[in-house]
Amino acid sequence: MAAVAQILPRLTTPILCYNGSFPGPTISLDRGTKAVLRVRNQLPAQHPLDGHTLYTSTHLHGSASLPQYDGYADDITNPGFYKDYRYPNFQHARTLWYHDHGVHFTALNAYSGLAAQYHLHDPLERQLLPQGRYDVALTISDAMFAENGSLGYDDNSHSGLWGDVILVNGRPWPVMKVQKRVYRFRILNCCISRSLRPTLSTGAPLVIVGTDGGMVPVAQSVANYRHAGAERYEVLIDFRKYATGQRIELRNLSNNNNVDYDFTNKIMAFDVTGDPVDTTDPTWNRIPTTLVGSEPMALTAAQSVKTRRFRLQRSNGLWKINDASWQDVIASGYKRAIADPALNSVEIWEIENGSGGWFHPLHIHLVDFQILSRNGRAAFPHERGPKDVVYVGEGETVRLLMKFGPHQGRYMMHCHNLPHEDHDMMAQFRVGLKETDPDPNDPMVAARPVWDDGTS
Ligand SMILES: [Cu+2]
Repeated sequence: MAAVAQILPRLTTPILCYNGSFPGPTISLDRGTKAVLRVRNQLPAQHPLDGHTLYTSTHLHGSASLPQYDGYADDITNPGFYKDYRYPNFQHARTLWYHDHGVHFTALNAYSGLAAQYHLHDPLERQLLPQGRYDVALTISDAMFAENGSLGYDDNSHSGLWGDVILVNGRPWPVMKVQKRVYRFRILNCCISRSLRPTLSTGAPLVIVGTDGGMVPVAQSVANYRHAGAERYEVLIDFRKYATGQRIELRNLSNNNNVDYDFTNKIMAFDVTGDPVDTTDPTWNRIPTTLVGSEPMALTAAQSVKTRRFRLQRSNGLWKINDASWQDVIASGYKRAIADPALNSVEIWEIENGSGGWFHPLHIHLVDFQILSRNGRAAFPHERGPKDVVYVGEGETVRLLMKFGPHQGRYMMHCHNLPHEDHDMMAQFRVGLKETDPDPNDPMVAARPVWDDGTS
């Protein structure tokens, strides 16, 4: 729907959003609870900024959903229709998020506000990590504003949008009151292009306990870390040692190939209070070192049956993967696949960004992967957990190890710099099927949107 947000002092900002706010409602569920999300497209017919038709496709990022519920870019729901998305929720506890994935307009639609977090809990995670008000979702985005308060949009010829205002949960540079205890932050970089390098003003460590696909096997203390769009990191911050009234800033050191402005070096701040701490909660002072293993992190390179290589590059003004774009997939009647792993097979995918000037956060749908190596060396400490987005910086090559399942069918892989994705750095792979096989989970056929007459 369209709504008006109060982001700036004295001005209002028209946005597009789920249920009236940006970010949209956080959905919180226990592992094993199947869910149906009905997305009713009550958006205006056209986007107010560029007039494109406001169809939507909704992707639950981090969920191994069937292809017809995965937000396939061309499986669009037009204004006036709804679609029921069925989510299996069988995976380990993790931080997911849902956002628009409509073909060619994902960047502008997500930027306009179509994004929100989704949390999956399980008993081990509930035992080990802070819960409730100490389990805090931080959705970080950037924006640029016109004088009248409306959102500006300039993606620099599809290379990216870098806003000069940092928003956390839709508010610029907020301040949060915290008690003298350990907090868990689920940090989602929701910027459509900008990457972040969070760090604390006190020099204290950020303790990484979770990555895109859930808990890391071993916690990692870092002074700062590189965080691209769509990546999720779960971070513990220990406020026990600070004085009442002390302010601690979460700052942004930035990375190569971003465009930075005067105040994009700040994210938010924490004010420490003297409020009594509930020390009967065992997570109040716990900084776990060993957490839990997971299937993707237990895989070994020796299990791989195939190594595939993918080059990320720009040619003739289009962003491409192995010299192909999503336009080629469309032109093939959605048949063309860049890879065809067998069901439950383990493969190594090597992703190379040879060109200078850009970084590409590459997202592979369906799977969680392990980063085997980065430029021939170990993965960075913060990314030693199950992942579904990998930061492929300028001149970098990463090797990823993953198992393809549990579903068969066609899934997307794409850059999560969303202007790159829209123009047109997206491909698809086909799991467990040959091109000529019948596909009961054909994302363009198997679950169609329905005209919304308002009665259900
Ligand atoms: Cu890219």
